[in-house]
Amino acid sequence: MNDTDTRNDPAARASLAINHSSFNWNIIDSTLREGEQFARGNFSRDDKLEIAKALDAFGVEFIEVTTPIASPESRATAEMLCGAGLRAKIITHTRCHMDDARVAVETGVAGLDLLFGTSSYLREFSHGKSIPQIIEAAREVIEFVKSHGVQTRFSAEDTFRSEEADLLEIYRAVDAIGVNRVGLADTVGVATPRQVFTLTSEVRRAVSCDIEFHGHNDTGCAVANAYEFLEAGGTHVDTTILGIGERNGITPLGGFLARMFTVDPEGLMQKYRLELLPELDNMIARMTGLPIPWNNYLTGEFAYNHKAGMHLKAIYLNPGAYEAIPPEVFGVGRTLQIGSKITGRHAIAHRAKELGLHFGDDALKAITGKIKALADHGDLDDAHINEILKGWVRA
Ligand code: HCA
Ligand code: CU
Repeated sequence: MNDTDTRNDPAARASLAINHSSFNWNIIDSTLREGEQFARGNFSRDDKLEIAKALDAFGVEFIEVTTPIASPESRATAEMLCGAGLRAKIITHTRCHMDDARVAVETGVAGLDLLFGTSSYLREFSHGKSIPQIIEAAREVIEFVKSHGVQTRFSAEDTFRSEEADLLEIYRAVDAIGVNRVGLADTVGVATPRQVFTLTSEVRRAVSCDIEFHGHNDTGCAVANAYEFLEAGGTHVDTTILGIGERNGITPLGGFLARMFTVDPEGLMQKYRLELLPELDNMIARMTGLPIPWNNYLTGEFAYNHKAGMHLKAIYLNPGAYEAIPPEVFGVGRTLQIGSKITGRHAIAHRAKELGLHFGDDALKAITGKIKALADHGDLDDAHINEILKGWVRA
């Protein structure tokens, strides 16, 4: 155990914080594993190839697929993707069990994301193993997988409801055995950002291998938790497109990218083809038969909708006034909604100018007043506003 507790010590927190622009983290996209655990996630083989190719073109470093022992198609998928000539590494999620590991290495994957339950719930009600027994079982599997030249990650399921001393003991042991990564899994989405920062810092000091984070979104913290994880020295973040997964899902790729863009825009643009995000989100919306949520990060219908007169006025002068992230970077546009009761003169003048019309201050005030009064009974569409402006000239 480490003797410094960083929880309430801002100086210690700051000293652990990482400079993102010089820090190398990777995305492990789990749309083809966690995403298959989503209520509407049942992809055909063609769908899976399309998803993998799209993620590869986008630039994610790892693509995680369902354990090949789940079903004949799952095994076929792993084999197909390994032979698809993708740049991203194909890894398979696998129970930390020899039966599963043997099949997984046969598929030709680059790595196995091994999972074992360490919380008292799972130890008591699931597999019934003690910590030393978990370590011994892990040793056999990790050494077997390594002997085949395949990477391994060992993750403790339900990490944030496991005892910290147990976790550190297991992580140290598997690090010494030679895993490439240890994983922190917020299986039920209860961790707070501060808890993630603190535990990741502890694990960072305890092991020399890379560290992965997998965070569920039950309490709306999945993006913030992934961010705090990186701040504390984590290296690999699990995402899925649109955040699909068990229950309400995990860290969404788009939301995570939005968060990271505000910290290190240049680094993010170099790493990934950000303008492809809408294609990814639309693809999963199509395959799951669900619309992209209206308030989705970056690609939601209203993610870049500007409505209030004060906002509109500033947006014409400099969009950065009310946009943290330029929409064009992520291949989306903005909407200026000028036909509402909260519109303003500048917005109306701007529209008039687009139509080649120019009004004096008094006329503009009167036209804006008319539009506001009409909009009190329902927003006006563009055609209606244009008609009012042109009609004013004729009158
Ligand atoms: C699950 C498993 C998992 C695994 C995460 C990981 C989780 O509950 O089905 O391998 O790191 O959330 O714990 O998705
Ligand atoms: Cu999960």
